Amino acid sequence: MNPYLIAAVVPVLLSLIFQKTKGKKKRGLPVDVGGEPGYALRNHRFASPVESFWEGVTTIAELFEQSCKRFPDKALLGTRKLFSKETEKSQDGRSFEKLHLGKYEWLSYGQAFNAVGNFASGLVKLGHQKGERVAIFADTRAEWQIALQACFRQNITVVTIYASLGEEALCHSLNETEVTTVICGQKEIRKLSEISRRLDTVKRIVWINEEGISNDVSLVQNASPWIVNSFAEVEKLGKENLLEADMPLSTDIAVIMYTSGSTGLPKGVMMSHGNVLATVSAVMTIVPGLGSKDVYLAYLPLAHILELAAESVLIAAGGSIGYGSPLTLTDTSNKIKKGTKGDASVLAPTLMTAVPAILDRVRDGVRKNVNSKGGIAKKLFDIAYDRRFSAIEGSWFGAWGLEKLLWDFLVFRKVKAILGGHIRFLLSGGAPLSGDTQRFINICLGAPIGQGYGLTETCAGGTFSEYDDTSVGRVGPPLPCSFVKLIDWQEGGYLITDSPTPRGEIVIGGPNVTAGYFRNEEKTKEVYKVDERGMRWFYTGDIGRFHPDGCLEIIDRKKDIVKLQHGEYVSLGKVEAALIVSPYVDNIMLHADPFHNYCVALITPSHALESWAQKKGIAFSDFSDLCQKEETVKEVHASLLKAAKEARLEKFETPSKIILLPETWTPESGLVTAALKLKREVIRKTFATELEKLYA
Ligand SMILES: *[C@@H]1O[C@H](CO)[C@@H](O)[C@H](O)[C@H]1NC(C)=O
Ligand SMILES: *[C@@H]1O[C@H](CO)[C@@H](O)[C@H](O)[C@H]1NC(C)=O
Ligand SMILES: CC(=O)N[C@H]1CO[C@H](CO)[C@@H](O)[C@@H]1O
Repeated sequence: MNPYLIAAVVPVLLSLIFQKTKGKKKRGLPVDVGGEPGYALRNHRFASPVESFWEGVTTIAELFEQSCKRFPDKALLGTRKLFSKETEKSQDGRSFEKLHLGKYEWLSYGQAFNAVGNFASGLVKLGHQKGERVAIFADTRAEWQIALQACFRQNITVVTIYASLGEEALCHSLNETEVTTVICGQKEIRKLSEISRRLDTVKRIVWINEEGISNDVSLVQNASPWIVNSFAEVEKLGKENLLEADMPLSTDIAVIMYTSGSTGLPKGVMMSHGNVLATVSAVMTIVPGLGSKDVYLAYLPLAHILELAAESVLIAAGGSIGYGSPLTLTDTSNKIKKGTKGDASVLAPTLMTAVPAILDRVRDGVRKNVNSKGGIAKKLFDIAYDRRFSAIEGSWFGAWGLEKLLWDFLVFRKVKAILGGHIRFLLSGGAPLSGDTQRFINICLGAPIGQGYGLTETCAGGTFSEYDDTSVGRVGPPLPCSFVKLIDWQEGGYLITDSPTPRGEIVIGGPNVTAGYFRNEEKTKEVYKVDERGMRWFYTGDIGRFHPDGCLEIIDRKKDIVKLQHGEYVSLGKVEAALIVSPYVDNIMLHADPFHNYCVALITPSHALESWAQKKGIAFSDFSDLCQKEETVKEVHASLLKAAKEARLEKFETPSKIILLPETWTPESGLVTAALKLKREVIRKTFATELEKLYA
C-alpha cells in the first residue's frame, strides 16, 4: 500500500474516532441527595465526597508536617533577592518605583519546618494565649506561609485580611474576632497605628522584615501602645525557648477569612481544617501528575481562598513555591527595572493561578504586540493560531505532531516566554473567564487552563474543569469533595425542568462547606442550610445550568437582576459579559433601575481608543480629553451595539447611553474587589453625578 496514502488516511481515521468520543465523556453524574428538591450531580470518579487524600491526615498542620518529613531537602519557599530600589521619572514627570531583583533564594522543607516551629514557639513565648486569635495582614510572601503554618501548629485560629482592605473593614474584622496579635508587613504598620485607638484587643505586632524599607517601624515602636517585634526576633525567641506543638483537630477553625463583600462590611467565613483539607484533597486528584517537580509562582493575595488552597496543594505535593507580586510578574511589569527580569522569567514556573482580569491583560498585551509588528510576523501568528485552533476544536485539519512543534518554535515560544516558558497548567478562578481569553491563552501557551468555580463560603470547593476538557465558557463538573445542586428560581424564570438543560440557583454541599459566618447567625441561617441527612449546603445566589456531560456553566447572578420600569428583567452580569468583548472596553458597569425603561453604562475604555483616534486624525491632549469627545463616545457606543447584536441581546438590555471614565478601576480605588469583581454600590455612589447625567 502507498505509504503516502496511509500517512494521509490514518490521521483522518484517528480524528474521526477522537471526534466520536469527544464531548461524550460524562464528567458529572446524578446523585440522590437530601434537602430542597433540585437536580444534583457529583464527580464521575467519586461516589461520596472526598474528605482526605492521605491516610491518617486530618488537618492542614499534619499535612504540612507530612510533606516536611517526606521532602526534607527539597526547595519549598523561594524569595527573590532585592539588589536595589530606584525611582524613575516618566515623561510626564510622575515618578515610579523600580526594583532590581535577583535570583530566588530558597528554604528547604526541612528549614521551613524549623522556621515554623521556632516562630510558633516565639509567639507563645511572647505571651499569645490559648484561644486568642492572630491576624495576618500582609502581602503574599514566604513569611506569610510560615506564620500561617506556625499558628496551625499551636492550634491558633488565623484571621486573614486583604492588604488592600479599607480602614473601616480592617477595624471591623480585627475587633470582631478580638485579635491580640497582628502579623503584618512594614507598610501595613502605619495603617494600623492610625487606627490604634479603635483596636481595643490588639496587644502585639509582629512585623515582617523587608529589605529596603526601614522608616516606619521605630516610629510605631515608640508611639503605639503595643509590643512591637520583628519576625526575625520572634523566630529567635522561639528557637531559644522551643515548645511542643499543640496540634488542632479536624473540626477546629483554621482560618476566619474576611471576604470583601460587594456591599457593607466584610463577613468572616469560618473554615475548619477539615474544610480546607477536603478542597486540597479534591484538587490533588485533578491536576495531572502533580508532584515534587512542580514549581509554582505565588503572587495572588494569600488572604484569598484560591491562593491559600493552591499553595496548600503545592505543599501537599512536595512542590516548590516562588513568591512574586502582580507588579513584578513579567519582564515588562510596572515595577521591574528596564533590562532586568520579571518573576516568571527567573522562576520558570510549571503552575500558576490567575484571575481572569490578569489573563485578559496578557491576551491584550500579546494581541497589541502582534498587531504593532504587522507584516509577516502578524500573518505567521494568525496562521499558527488558526491551525492550533482547529486542532483544539478536534478537527483533523489542524496543527498536530511535527507541525505543532514547528509553530511552537516559530511563534508561540515567544509568548510562552512571557510566563517563563514552562507553564503546563494554569488555574483560573475568582470570576468567570471569557471564552475568548481562555481559548487565546490556551493556544498561545499550549497548556490547559483549569477553570474553577467556588466561593470562600465553600472553601473554594465547587467545580473544576478537567485538564482534557478543551471546551470554553464552562467551569467543569463538581469537585470530588462537592455535590452541586440546581434548584428552581421561580422569580427569575430559571427552572430545573428547563429544556434543553436544567437551570437554577447553584447550591453546594459536602465536607468542604464551611461552618458559616463568624458571629453572624442571621446571615449564616440565610445562606447555609443543613438537610435531614446532616449535610451542609451553601446557597450561592449564582445561576447555572448543567451541560449534558455534567459540566456547569454560570449564566447569571440572582442579585444582579433588575426589573425595568416596564417589567422586563435585565441581568447586569450577563449583559456586561457580552459587551466587554468590545475592543474599546476595559471594564464596564451596566446600570438599570425600576424608574427607567432603558439602561445605561459606565465604561473605562481601553487605550486601543488612542490608536483609533490617531488613525482618524482626531487631536486630543490626553486620554481623559479623548474620553470626553463626542466622536469617541459614538465610536465606543457603536462597538457596544455590535457586540450586543452578536450576543443577541434585547434592545432594552443594551445601554442607550454611555459615559467614558478615563481612570481604570482597581482594588486600591475600592471600586472593584481584590478578585476584580465590580462593587456595584460603591461605583454607583462614586459616579452618582455621571449616572444622573446619563438619565437627564
Ligand atoms: C483548639 O483551639 C480551640 C479554640 O481555642 C479549642 O476549642 C479546641 O479545643 C482546641 N483543640 C485542641 C485539640 O486542643
Ligand atoms: C468591637 O466589638 C465589640 C463586640 O465584640 C463591640 O461591642 C464594640 O462596639 C466594637 N467596637 C468597635 C470600635 O467597633
Ligand atoms: C463541617 C461539615 O459540614 N461537615 C459535614 C461534611 O460532610 C459530611 C458528609 O460527607 C457530613 O456528615 C458532615 O457533617
